[in-house]
Amino acid sequence: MKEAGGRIKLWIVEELKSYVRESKGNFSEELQAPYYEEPIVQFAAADDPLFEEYKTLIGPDHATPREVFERSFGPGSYGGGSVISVVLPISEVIRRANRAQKDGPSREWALLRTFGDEYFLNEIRGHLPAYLSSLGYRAVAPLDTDWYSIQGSASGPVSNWSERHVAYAAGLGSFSINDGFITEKGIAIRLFSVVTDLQVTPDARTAASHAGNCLLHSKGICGACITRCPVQAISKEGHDKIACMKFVYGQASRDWAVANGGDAKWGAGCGLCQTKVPCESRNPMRTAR
Ligand code: B12
Ligand code: SF4
Ligand code: SF4
Repeated sequence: MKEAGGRIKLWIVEELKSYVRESKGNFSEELQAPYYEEPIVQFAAADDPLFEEYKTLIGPDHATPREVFERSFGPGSYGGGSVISVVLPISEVIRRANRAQKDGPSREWALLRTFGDEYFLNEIRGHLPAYLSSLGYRAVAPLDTDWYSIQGSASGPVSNWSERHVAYAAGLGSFSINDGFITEKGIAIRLFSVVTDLQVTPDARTAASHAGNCLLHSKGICGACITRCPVQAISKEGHDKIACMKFVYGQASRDWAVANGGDAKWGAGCGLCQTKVPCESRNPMRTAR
């Protein structure tokens, strides 16, 4: 289906901004603060050749938008469309609390992990396809399908729909030395995406390379995230996903989640490499060029 100008694109952006602003699920009574600030929303073409390249870069199981669409709506249902990628910047109150931490995540970050990620993020990810459907378009969030999975590999867990790679395709920023995705609102973010048959003009990719927004990758300076990591999972050579995973989802993390009123299943997260760093809430390359 062809879009009437950029109108529908604007409606979608406004709908998501007001959802984040007004939803009760985005407000923590305990912290008296929202989990997330105003989102950034961008669009990739579903036929962007990058999605085919991800089958080599990530693995053959990583789905293309065509596969996503046809698994939900049947063989032959795909006739082009878009992938909508959304950045949810973590609120200042939660980031500030994590900045003060040295050995593990703050109470605020632990609450975000259960209530911001597993409750609100799931809620808004379900809202976008419903909203598109009300406009007459078919849409699906890959993370809410029965085929979505995370598999173990020698270098750590790999999913068959990587939100960061989707965000990269939609021009929302770049990866970094620690794997984290750096947007114009920084690295302390969460991401989600939806595949739809709505066709709009895709947003341009502006990052100079796949890790162009990272100061260490682009200019050989910084490395603040390396010293922030409490388990030495980051080095100039990159990110040790297994060491990170053991810390982020290990027993101590689960206990800390429960101690703060969260759910053991989701752990407390960590994100020390995403706070008290120059890329926390902005693209550090904007001022360093
Ligand atoms: C599995 C997983 C993990 C694993 C492994 C992470 C990993 N690097 O893959 C573990 C448990 C370690 C983990 C930890 C964390 N995670 Co996590 N995780 C995921 C999950 C479920 C899948 C990630 C995945 O499939 N990766 C695929 C692999 C292949 O990607 P990759 O190795 O990072 O990609 C590298 C290469 O592809 C390379 N590359 C090389 N050449 C090229 C060329 C091109 C063109 C491109 C594009 C890329 C590229 O670039 C990348 C970086 O080096 C996603 C949700 C989702 N479905 O996307 C969340 C997700 C990535 N996690 C997230 C978060 C917040 C965290 C934590 C902060 C924990 C927390 N909640 O407190 C830490 C941060 C660790 C870090 N430094 O990034 C966020 C990302 C936020 C951000 N700014 O990046 C996500 C997107 C969840 C969400 N919904 O927002 N996570
Ligand atoms: S803290 Fe510095 S080195 Fe680490 S990801 Fe951010 S910009 Fe790159
Ligand atoms: S999330 Fe924590 S453990 Fe993982 S790399 Fe970042 S600082 Fe290290």
